[in-house]
Formats: sequence, C-alpha cells, structure tokens
Amino acid sequence: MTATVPSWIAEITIEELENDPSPFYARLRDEAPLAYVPALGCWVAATKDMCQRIAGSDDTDFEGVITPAGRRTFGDPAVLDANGAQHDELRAMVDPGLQPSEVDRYVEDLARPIARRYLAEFEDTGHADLVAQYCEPVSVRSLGDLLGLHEVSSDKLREWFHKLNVSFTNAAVDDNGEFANPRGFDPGDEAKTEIRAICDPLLDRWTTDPDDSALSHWLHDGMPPGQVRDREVIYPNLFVFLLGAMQEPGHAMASTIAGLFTRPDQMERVIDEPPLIRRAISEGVRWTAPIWSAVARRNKQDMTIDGIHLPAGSVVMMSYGSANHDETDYGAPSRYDLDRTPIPNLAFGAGKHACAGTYFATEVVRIGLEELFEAIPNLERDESQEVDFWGWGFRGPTTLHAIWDV
Ligand code: 261
Repeated sequence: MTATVPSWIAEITIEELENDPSPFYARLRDEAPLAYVPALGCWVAATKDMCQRIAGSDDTDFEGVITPAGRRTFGDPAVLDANGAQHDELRAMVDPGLQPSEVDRYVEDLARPIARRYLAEFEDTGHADLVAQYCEPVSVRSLGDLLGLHEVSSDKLREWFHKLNVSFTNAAVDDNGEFANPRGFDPGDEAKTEIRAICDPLLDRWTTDPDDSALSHWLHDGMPPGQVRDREVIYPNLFVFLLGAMQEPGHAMASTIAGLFTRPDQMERVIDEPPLIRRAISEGVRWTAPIWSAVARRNKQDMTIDGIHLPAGSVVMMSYGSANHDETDYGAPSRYDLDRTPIPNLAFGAGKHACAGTYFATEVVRIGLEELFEAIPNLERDESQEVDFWGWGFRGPTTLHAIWDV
C-alpha cells in the first residue's frame, strides 16, 4: 500500500501536523479527501462531505473507534469506541446531565461565579495569559464541580488533561505499526494512577451517600436497586471526560478570543453587544476546531468510496478541523469572520458519536466570555507576544497574552 502513497503524503510527520495542519490538509481536500497517511498508520477524511458520509454511516457501514494511542490511554469500555448496545448504555450514563433542558437548570449558578472568581484574581493587573489564567481554569472548574470533584484543585485538573493529552496524542507509529515513542504514555499513566487514588474514596462515598453530582449519577442511574455501576466501566469514561471535556471548552474559549483578536472591529461589536457571543463562539470553533482530528471510524466490510478501496477494518480519522475549512462551504476558511453565513460545521462531530457536551460546553464558554468582556471591555492582544496554536488531535492557542488599561 505504501508504494502507492504520493511522496507529499508519505513524508508528512506528526510534528508538522501539530505545528500547522493547514497546508497539508488544504492539499488533501483538493487532491485526496480520503487518504492513507503512513505516519499516522491510518486513513484521514479531510473534506466535510467525506466526514459527513463516514460519520453519518455510524452503526451501518462504519463504527466508532479511536487510535491505538487513544485506546492505550483510556482503556475499555470508553464511549468513544464502544458501539451498538454498549454505546447506548454508556451514552445513557453520560447524556442525562448534559441535556440542554437540564443544563439550563444549573449552568448559570455553576459557571458564572467561577468566571467571576478567576476574573477577580487578575482584572486589576492590566495583563494576563488568558489561556492559563482564565480559559482553562473556567473550563476545568465548571466541569470539575459538575462531576463532583470539588476537592480537586483547578491546577490539578489542568495537569491531568495536559498529561492525558500527551498520552492520547502519542499517535506516531513506526514502519511496523508499533508505537514510535512508548515512553510518551508515562505522563498519562501517572495521571490515571493519581485519578484513581483520588476518585476511589469519592466513589466509595457516593455508593452509600448518593448526591446530585454527575459522578454519583454515573454510579447509580439505570442500575437495579442496591447496585452501582462497576467502576471499571466508569473509569475509562471518566478519563475521556478528564481529557476532552476538561480541555476543549478552554480551547473553544481561547480560539474564539484569538479569532476576535484578528478582527478588532468585530471584537468591539461583540463586546458592545453580548448576544453576538454565541455567533462568535460558533465561528471560533469553526475556525479552529478544538477536537481537530481526535476521533475515528472503522468500516465493517470491504468497501469502495469514490473509487478508493477501503479494506474491512480500516481506521479513518475524522479531521473535523479540516472539514470546517472546506472551501465548498466556507469562503476564505482560514479567516475568522463573525459575519460569514452560519453554515453548520463539524466541530461537535456527527452521527451516533456526535458530542454529548455540545450544549454544556457552549454555555460554559458563553458565560465565560460574557463575564470577561463585561469586566474588561478594553481587552487587547499583547502585540509583544506571539499567539502560537498547537495540536493536530486537539488544537488551540497555547498562550494568549492580553493587556488592558486599569
Ligand atoms: C469528552 C470528549 O472527550 C474526548 C473526545 C475526543 C477524544 C478524546 C476525548 O477525551
């Protein structure tokens, strides 16, 4: 198979994709919307149409799967690569507290005081790295409190998602399909050991004293009286949440701010007119999809798509970040533009495995941005510092230095 791979695809490295996937993916969208990428050891779907067709065939031609590095990080059964009845059961565990009607009941009281608290720590200083001091803390504290992890500090939750991210994205494989960097799983293993040590006693307590925290519900909901869900079912999914659901609202908030920083006129309008924040977020995650290329599908049978033969069991990464830059739907896709026609995008995926936290995440980001822009209406990018985006699996600004007059 490798012999038929064009050299520009055969030679791409994960490091190049992590630094800037755009040029490679622009060429894929143009020349090879479904391509085998040797450095990844799997296929990638690069266009919106290809992603929609594949993810839209969940449970028929395709099923959810994650990369070997993802599997190695989360273990089994994780909702991302469970299918059929097992997937339905896991979604029945995580979905109820994330239903929009349910989120509307609690999210204001949950997220707004958190946003206020972090703002109070720096709003009088005139400068901040918004990623480390605001976007990440607001994201992890909101979900942490929802899950019931009140006693785990925000810095610890940030450390956990960073370590799980290192492990999950340690995707490079050698010519034999073996992990190229086995030590890259160490940080994730360390985090998981610590997570179990901290969460085991909490799960013990919720077993006898249920409360309204999400993890208490994960233990009890849908179980026969007197029984709780096995924690070996809970942990892989808690690891999924402690990575993606902790990290990505922070990425979404930071990318939205970074996008608005490229359009000061649009930033001014959003600050003057807070109802525009929802549109700003939607364009933010279209512009830089937080889950850029981290979930995949596998075909159950041999098949041919647009003349490309896909042997049964092929793993296809859903490169939603690239789908969101599909020139068919989005003119000048690499430009952040609040005023573009709001065509639905794939930042939250599609099909059976579409994001369960779409509404929760968007509401946390909305509340975070409302509080930020109200407290600091004269927010500006600190032009003396670069904004570096990083990541292929997950993508967002690594830092976001802002200044304002106090
Ligand atoms: C809660 C969603 O989390 C993830 C999604 C995709 C890949 C890894 C994740 O932890």
